Amino acid sequence: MTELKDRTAASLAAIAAANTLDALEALRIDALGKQGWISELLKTLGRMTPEERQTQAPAIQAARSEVADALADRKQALEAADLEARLATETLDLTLPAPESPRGSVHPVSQVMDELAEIFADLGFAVKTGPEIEDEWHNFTALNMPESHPARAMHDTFYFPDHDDQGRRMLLRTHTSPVQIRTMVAEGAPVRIIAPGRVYRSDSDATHTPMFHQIEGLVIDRGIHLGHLKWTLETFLKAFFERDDIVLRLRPSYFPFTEPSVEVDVGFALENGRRVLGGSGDAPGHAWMELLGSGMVNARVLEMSGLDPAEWQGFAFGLGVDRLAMLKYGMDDLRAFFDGDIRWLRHYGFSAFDQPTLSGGVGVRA
Ligand code: FA5
Repeated sequence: MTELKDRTAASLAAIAAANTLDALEALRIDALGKQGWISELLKTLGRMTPEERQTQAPAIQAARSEVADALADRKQALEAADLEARLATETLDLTLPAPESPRGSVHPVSQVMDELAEIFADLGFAVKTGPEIEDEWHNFTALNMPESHPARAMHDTFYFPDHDDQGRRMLLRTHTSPVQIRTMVAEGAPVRIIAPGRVYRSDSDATHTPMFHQIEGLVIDRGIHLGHLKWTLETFLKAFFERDDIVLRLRPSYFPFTEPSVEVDVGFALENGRRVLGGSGDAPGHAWMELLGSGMVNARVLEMSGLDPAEWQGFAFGLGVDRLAMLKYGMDDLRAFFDGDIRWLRHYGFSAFDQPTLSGGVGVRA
């Protein structure tokens, strides 16, 4: 009997001291396994006389349940401790930086288009678009460039072999000016729009690409004059380049669809090989750079678009979006815009989540 008590006490002590589930399992096998010492004792009950069994069985059974209960309790405690430990070490650290994942960026041309749309929206201009596959009437004839007009040769045009159902030749538009015609024909006057988009010319060097982007501006109303054009362009360019010292030079020029026509230059200085806008181009160390074409809408264009020139006047302008982006963000080769080189985009592209639009208030990059 004392031997049973001692062994039970020893087992209970070992169970209480076991600090892993594996150690506890070894103790269970040692006591209650097939050849465990309690199982062996239980087997001896079968070989006893009924009297012996009566005196010994309750003690052996008691030892068995005491050990079994102790094993179950300890197992539960060890499992809870294990869980506790896992929870303590496996907590999620929300302060750690998230792993980098590849992210796209906004192309500088799209960025500049957005900026232009914002500035002109503030001035009350709506955004219009037109087809890139145009007919020659909208691209040339209605813009006062009849067939065989020498100005057509100034645009190196990509023609399609097809004609539309009115017998007009189809082409890739060479400028955004046909959107002027489409808007006046469809909506009449007054008009206050910009029209950004792709245009195509058979032309390629560091400052010319066969596909580039223009933005057209058109204002038609009563009593519009050249002063409105100059103020609009000055206000827009100061806002776009975020500089008050932008100086414009208006030069007489020629476009068949404007009369008079004005080429607009902007003054800049060369600093460390970079063009920095600001100041008069006539100042020491400064020069002028051509930015855009503009003028008062030719009366013939108004007539062809169904408007009475005695009642309506207006101005129009067209400028290269890619060139504006180059100037504002300091890129030097226009062709790189369309190479699709991801390294170039990483360098010059804009985060889609942090667009430095003007309303966002982010200034010109240094
Ligand atoms: C025109 O295309 C006229 N439609 C602009 C206009 C509109 C004048 C309304 C008057 C009234 P021009 O061919 O000069 O004009 O082109 C306008 C601008 O587009 C140029 O100042 C230049 O910034 C840009 N540009 C012209 N050709 C290319 C080219 N191949 N690659 C990149 N930019 C070009």
